[in-house]
Amino acid sequence: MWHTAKTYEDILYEKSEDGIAKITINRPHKRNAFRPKTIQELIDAFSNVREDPRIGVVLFTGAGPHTDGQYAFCSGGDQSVRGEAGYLDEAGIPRLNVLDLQRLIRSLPKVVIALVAGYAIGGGHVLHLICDLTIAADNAIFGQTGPKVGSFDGGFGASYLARVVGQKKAREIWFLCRQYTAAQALEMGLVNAVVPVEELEAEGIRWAQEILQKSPLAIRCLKAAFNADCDGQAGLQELAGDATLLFYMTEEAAEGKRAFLEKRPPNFRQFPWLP
Ligand code: 2NE
Repeated sequence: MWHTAKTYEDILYEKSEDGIAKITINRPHKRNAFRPKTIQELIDAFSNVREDPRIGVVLFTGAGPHTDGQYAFCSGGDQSVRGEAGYLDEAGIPRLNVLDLQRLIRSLPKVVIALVAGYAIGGGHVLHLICDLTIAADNAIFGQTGPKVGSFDGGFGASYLARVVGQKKAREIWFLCRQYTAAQALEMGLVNAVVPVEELEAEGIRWAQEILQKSPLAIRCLKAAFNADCDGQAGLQELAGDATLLFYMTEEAAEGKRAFLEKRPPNFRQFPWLP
């Protein structure tokens, strides 16, 4: 079903013929921890998804199981390349480029489904959180570790988590750094469904195919509307951008453009002032 869309070092990027993309973090020996290069590759792949009008849904997942039998979605920033001011890229420049990826996924006008088997921890937990939907395998484990390892995500990692699970639970997750099972995650509204690990991808494909039967513009505007509720002026910009896109597709907007090019006054009187 999948064919390789582009070859990378740290991730796999595949597409199906029926409008689904699959992006996989492929560092199972590190529980799929990300380094700056991993994030650069993810940004490249998600940007490609954005530009491909055939793709409507992305499955975002982690490679596994590893040779020790353990699964992971992502265990956050790779601590072995963490320098004094961020995660060091190959040139030694400190980066926190996962924040750019978070914004890209949230503003992608397509649906992103996280498929979580095993650990979704630290910055890896935030990555599943900011996806539109999360399907968990029954072996999934969720949690933040920041205050244990000298880090935190006070952006979506804190405020959006609180929107999803409530203020008390979000503070518990960050202050105690406990790990939570898939069943607990389902109970607190952190994931949409839990399935046996061997059925995870098939379930993700079923959800994607169901979404792909729906109106792309309606889904696009709904995603922007959900974002706008949390994202302030940046969220409103997204939603308003979609309104402009839809307006450009009307005769009324086309009349304005035509009149300008034909050097005549626009005839907007032909259009109703609807109630
Ligand atoms: C994920 C977890 C709980 C798994 O535990 P376990 O016992 O199943 O595996 P183990 O033995 O800890 O890990 C297996 C191998 O993966 C490496 C380990 O070092 C180990 O390597 P070897 O000893 O076999 O060579 N590994 C796992 N996670 C790694 C990581 N994040 N960086 C580098 N190597 C890693 C357990 O491994 C765990 O707790 N991992 C650390 C989770 C963590 O604290 N992540 C960073 C949080 S901060 C963050 O992500 C962040 C942020 O807060 C703000 C902005 C950006 C990022």
